[in-house]
Amino acid sequence: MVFRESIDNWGIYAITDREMAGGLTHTEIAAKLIDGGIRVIQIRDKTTPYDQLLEDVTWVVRMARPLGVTVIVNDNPYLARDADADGVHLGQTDCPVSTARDILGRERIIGLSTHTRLQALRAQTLDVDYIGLGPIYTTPTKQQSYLPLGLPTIRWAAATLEIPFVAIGGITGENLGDVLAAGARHCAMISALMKAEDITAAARQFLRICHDLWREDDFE
Ligand code: 3NM
Repeated sequence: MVFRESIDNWGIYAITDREMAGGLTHTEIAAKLIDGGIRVIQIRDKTTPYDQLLEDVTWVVRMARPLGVTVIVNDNPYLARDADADGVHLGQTDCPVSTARDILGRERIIGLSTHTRLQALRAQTLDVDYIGLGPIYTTPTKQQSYLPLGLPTIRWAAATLEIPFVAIGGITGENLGDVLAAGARHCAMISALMKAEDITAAARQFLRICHDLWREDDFE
């Protein structure tokens, strides 16, 4: 199985947050996202004990795999391996990409967060399958010192980068169209999905915006 072949179809890259979702498990959140048509889910959880998180992620993978939905685990390649997830997403200060590759093998997906154009260019020289690029806008969801990159960096990335990139940070239903129109094919969202009154309906709405803009691109 070549997991990275799924990347082209992602569009909306959904990231889970149990607290924002009112205490639902990742499995419950994933079920709602999958109902809304989401093709990739990143499990992000910095507080749940490992064994409990492993069980939750294992259920997400069991549910998602037969439906062809990609499951990526944040930060920890061992958790990704133990839960049989499709891949891991690393931050700049997490374990090195080469270590994650040794743990996960050739077929699994490795993503890396980048926060500047230089980091994005450097990431292309590493053994990663996609990068995160952000924050695009300011966001209260993640405390960090990096400045918002804005739409000019999306335009630059679309014209320059040779690996897929996922725009992240402050993306909502209001600005999603702008981010896609600037050249992002994939947009990650946490609060816009997790704090939605109806996660499934929000996912469906955001994917529709994506697919509409993709189609316009195809006609150009
Ligand atoms: N990483 P929201 S911004 C997890 O810049 C994360 O790499 C970022 O949450 C980066 O969709 C971010 O609620 C938070 O703004 C994204």
